[in-house]
Amino acid sequence: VNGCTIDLREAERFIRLYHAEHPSAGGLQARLRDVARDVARYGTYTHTYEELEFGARVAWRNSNRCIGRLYWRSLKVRDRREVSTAEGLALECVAHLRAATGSGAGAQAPAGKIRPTITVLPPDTPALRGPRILNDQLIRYAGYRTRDGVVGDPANVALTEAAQALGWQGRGGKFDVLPLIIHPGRGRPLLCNLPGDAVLEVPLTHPEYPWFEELGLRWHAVPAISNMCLEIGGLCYPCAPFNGWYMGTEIGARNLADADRYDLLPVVAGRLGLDTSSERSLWRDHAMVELNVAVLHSFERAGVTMTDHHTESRRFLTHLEREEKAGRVCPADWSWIVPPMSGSATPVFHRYYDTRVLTPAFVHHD
Ligand code: HEM
Ligand code: NRG
Repeated sequence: VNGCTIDLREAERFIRLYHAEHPSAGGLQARLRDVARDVARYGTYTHTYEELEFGARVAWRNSNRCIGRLYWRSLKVRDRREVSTAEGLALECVAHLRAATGSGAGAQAPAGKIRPTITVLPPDTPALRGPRILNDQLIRYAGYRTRDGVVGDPANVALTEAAQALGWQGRGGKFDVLPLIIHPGRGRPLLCNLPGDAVLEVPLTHPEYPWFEELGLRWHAVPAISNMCLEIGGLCYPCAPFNGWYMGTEIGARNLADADRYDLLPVVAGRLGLDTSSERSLWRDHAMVELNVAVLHSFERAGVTMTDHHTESRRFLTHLEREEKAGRVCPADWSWIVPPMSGSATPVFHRYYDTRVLTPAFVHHD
């Protein structure tokens, strides 16, 4: 971080990993020598594009909490290390969303065919901290504190109030997209409103219950985490937003269902006419299933990529097998891998995982 030089041993370990997995690249000794010289001289070094691409993909491969890792080799890496201003960063976030969603001018895919993508901005250097995004995802819904409780997403109340303190005015709705709050390496934070065409959203309907549409629910198509550092070979990229596609349960069993999020199970159970006077009617479970049916149905209908927890669990076990065949361990965190509903009905529930922590990695910093 600021003022720190990077750890040469970390750099060497990464360069060796890159060459071990790319035997045809050649030139290991020369590269090690150059990196050691740069670290001695400048306290840091610069990844080649190939190293950066590999490092980002392996950081995904090493994400113990991620069930979607089967596709780690397909991550599209946008190298934007030359972008130096908060304005430039904001434009890159918008371009990232357009590219990842398959929309916008010059799109190479129809809107909704989501492509796993990461945009890498400048790393921290001994002289300068890289820019950061305060939002935990590029697309977040505002949460407004009111006398009758929170309107919108309670998870984002603090972020909403930070945006308001910087002059943003929301419309007070349940699904208002927040602006990005960008912290440049130095200077004042910048607010950036996301243009509508960069934010694909899916209105939620149910295949059997016409009343579901009246609830006025929606969710955005792309989950793009923007507050994790990408660590590669001792270097820290504090701004490297990445996305894949959603697994239905993230929305239907957590974002819309958690009591401290949109808290919709009682609402859905009421509309279904379930007996909510006793827990033993399992009205919560029933409502959760219908909510998840609606999420999967609506994304499918809108042509937006989404996976379900049964399919993704099987794919994850395929991934584990492939990694073992390649002679690697694939560490995983059971408590994150097992889906938040019907856990034991998925194969990932019925086993344990190696829990070691590998780098390159995505890490949460304060
Ligand atoms: C976490 C699925 C792509 C890195 C997760 C979680 C799910 C998931 C379900 C748990 C989230 C939660 O419980 O809140 C998927 C699917 C993908 C995908 C279906 C489709 C391609 C990616 C990509 C990356 C990534 C492209 C990085 C390049 C991570 C990380 C976490 C995570 C770092 C942990 C986040 C945290 O600590 O908050 N993923 N993922 N995933 N995923 Fe993936
Ligand atoms: N549960 C969060 C998103 C976390 C990451 N999930 C992914 N990541 N699918 C939510 O917004 O519900 N991804 O990169 O695809």
